[in-house]
Amino acid sequence: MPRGLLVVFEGAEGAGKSTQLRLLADWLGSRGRDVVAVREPGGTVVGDEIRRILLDPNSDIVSRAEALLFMASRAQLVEREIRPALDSGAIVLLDRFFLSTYAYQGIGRGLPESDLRATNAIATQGLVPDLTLLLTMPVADGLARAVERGERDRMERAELAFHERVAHAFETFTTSGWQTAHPECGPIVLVDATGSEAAVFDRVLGTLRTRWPGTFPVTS
Ligand code: Z5A
Repeated sequence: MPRGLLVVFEGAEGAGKSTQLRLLADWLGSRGRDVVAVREPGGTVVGDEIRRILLDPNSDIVSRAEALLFMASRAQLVEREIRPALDSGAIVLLDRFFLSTYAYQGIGRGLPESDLRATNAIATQGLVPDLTLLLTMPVADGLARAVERGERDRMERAELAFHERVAHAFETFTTSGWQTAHPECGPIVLVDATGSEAAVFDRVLGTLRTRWPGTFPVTS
C-alpha cells in the first residue's frame, strides 16, 4: 500500500499558514503531484458545521466542550479525508492539527494535557504527521494581520493574554525536550514567517527539500 506524506502547517493567528499552504499546493499541483489540502476545524460536511459553531462569536461554549468539538471535527477529517488520501499516495497539506489543541485548549484554556492527549488519540487513531512546519512571528503582528482582514471570530476575540500564552506555547513546542515527550506530534520544524510571502515560501520549500529532495526537487 503506498503511503503519502502528511505535512501540517501550524502557528499562531495570522502567521500565514493558509497562504503558505496554498502556495505549496499550487507548487506541487503544477508539478503533477497528487495533493490534498484541508484545514481544521472543517474539511468535511460535519466538520464545516462544527467550524461554524466554534467560530461564531455568538456561541457560548465552555472550554471542555470547545476541546471536544475540535476533536469531533478532527476525527471526521482523519477518517473521511486524510487517511484515504494518504493511502492513495497523496501529499496531504493540513492547516492546523493537534499541536493547536495543545496550544489553544491546553496552554490557552488551561485544560489538562493528559485529557487532551487521550481525546486526541481517539480522534486521530494514532495518525502522526510526517512533518509539522511551525510558522513563527511576533504575536501582535500576526493578530494585526488577522484584524486587517475584517471581523474577528470567536477565537480571535479572546483577550491578548490568551493569544500570548498560545504563542509562547508554540515556542515551547520547538524544543527537543517537548518533542521527545510528545511523539504523537511527530517532528516539528520552526519556519521564520516574517518577510514577504515569497521569502517565507522559499523557507518552507527549503525545509521540505532538506528532508525529501526527491519530492520537492529544485526546478526552474
Ligand atoms: N483552533 C483551536 O483552538 N484548537 C484546535 O485544535 C484547532 C484550531 C485545530 C481556526 O481559525 C481557529 O481555531 C484558530 C485556532 C483554533 N483560532 N485562533 N485564534 P481559522 O482557521 O479561521 O484561522 P487560523 O487558523 O488562525 O488562520 P488565520 O487567522 O487565517 O491565519 P493564517 O492562516 O496563519 O494566515 P493567512 O490567512 O495565511 O494570512 C493572514 C493575513 O496575512 C492574510 O490577509 C494574508 O494575505 C496576510 N499574509 C500572509 N502572509 C503574509 C506575508 N508574508 N506578508 C504579509 N501579509 C501576509
